[in-house]
Amino acid sequence: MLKALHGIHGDRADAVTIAGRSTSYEDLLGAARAVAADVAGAPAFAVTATASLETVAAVVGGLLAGVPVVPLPPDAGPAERDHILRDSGAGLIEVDFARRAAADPVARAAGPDDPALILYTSGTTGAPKGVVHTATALAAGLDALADAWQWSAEDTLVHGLPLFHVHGLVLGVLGALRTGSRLVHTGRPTPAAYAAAGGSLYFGVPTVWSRIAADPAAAAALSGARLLVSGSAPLPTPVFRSLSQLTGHAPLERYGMTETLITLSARADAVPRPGTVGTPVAGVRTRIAVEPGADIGELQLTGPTLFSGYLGRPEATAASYTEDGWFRTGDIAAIDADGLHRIVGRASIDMIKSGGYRIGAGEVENALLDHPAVSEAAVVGVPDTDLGQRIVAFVVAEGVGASELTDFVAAHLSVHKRPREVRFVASLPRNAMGKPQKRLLLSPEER
Ligand code: MLC
Ligand code: AMP
Repeated sequence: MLKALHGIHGDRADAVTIAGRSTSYEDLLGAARAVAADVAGAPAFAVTATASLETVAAVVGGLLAGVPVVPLPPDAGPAERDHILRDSGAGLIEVDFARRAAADPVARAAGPDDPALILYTSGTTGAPKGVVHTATALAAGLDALADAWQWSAEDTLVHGLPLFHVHGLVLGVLGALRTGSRLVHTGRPTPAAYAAAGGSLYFGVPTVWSRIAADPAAAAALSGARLLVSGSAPLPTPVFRSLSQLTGHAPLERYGMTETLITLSARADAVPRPGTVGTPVAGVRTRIAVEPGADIGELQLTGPTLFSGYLGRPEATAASYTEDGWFRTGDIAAIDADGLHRIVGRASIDMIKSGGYRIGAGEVENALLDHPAVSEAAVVGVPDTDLGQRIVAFVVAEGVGASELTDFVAAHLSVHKRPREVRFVASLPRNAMGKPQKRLLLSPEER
């Protein structure tokens, strides 16, 4: 799975740099083997996935031992952490990067169909679910991207994304270790840090690219790169155009999900068209479930990069597939005459994307309803120039202020799940079934 680590591509003292600390593959493998020896035989283990060499050693150690890794968001509040640990049955480990084991002490290596990674992600309602991926799916997903982006050991990959999601962890860490490209993780994805890193291949969510486009000096510093790649949320066309102008590179957009890995992408050998996410990557097939008379509909997928299921939730897994076995993305899309895919929006108002983070409205609503002063809550994503969408909570409450409520949510869930804005209302508009009519809460330009 991790070809580079096993010496196919050679080694260097700064093969992996994270937030200013560097390691060679040899030392990384030594630290990962020490982790593998500790976790061998466990059903799963969790690690607080800070942006650090320790997180990388933990994930590689899990792959060596054939024990699935559960990366915990470091800013998750106690309720979210407890849920993830309880639901996955994973024990939390601490990694000491200075501890090394010389040889692979593990009796059972990872089989191709064993679970390798369990990533927690929100649905429209309820608590986050564990998305299980095998090493085979991860390898298929990464090889497909290496093909689409001509990604190789010649590259230096730069990004500063969190290490507990597909983008930062699977593409941004495992992708570097599989292709053998040097990795520079900037700690945080600031324009200045991207500009200083001197990479050939850059990953960012649209919020990162929009901040870089607003900083012409930082953007100009990326002109020597080979490829700028955007994903996790729609890249606004004005950001595409500014980046193209300031860096000399039209950014490549690609599309994916925690459940599917990256399934659609623009290719390094074609000119990207703004507003499109390219064509299916190797092995993936797509179709659009179009209603009669419409040319857009739900994007559905099959292929080798799909997850093995939601951990312990066979009904939820089954419900995410059509009867004939295609995965239902919940995204509305169209395919043009050249086969280029365009993501038009989400089918559900209850799935929010803010700064590239996926947030289920129901989870935030439940956290708000746990506050004794709140009697009703409706959470929506409102268009935001920096974050794509920002979380706005409409609440019916008495004797409580907005900041107390956002702090309350932050104390239970991850920082990025707290509302940026709370709007107090006398009641929520509801339909005849009693379901909140969220769109009626928004002004016409917010809908
Ligand atoms: C955040 N802050 C708040 C707040 N939310 N303060 C008050 N109220 C709120 N509601 C705080 C933060 O803690 C931070 O504090 C400060 O405000 C700035 O926050 P921010 O505006 O969110 O900026 P930043 O932290 O820089 O975050 C922007 C970002 C981040 C783009 C860096 O959103 C990010 O890393 N996104 C990546 C998400 C991602 O990787 N998604 C991939 C999913 S996988 P302080 O004190 O810390 O400064 C996937 C598959 C695929 O989607 O296709 O890739
Ligand atoms: P996550 O599970 O966090 O990976 O979120 C997956 C969702 O992110 C998808 O269902 C899409 O709604 C959204 N997404 C990812 N990449 C793109 C993109 N390039 N354009 C539009 N939406 C995207």
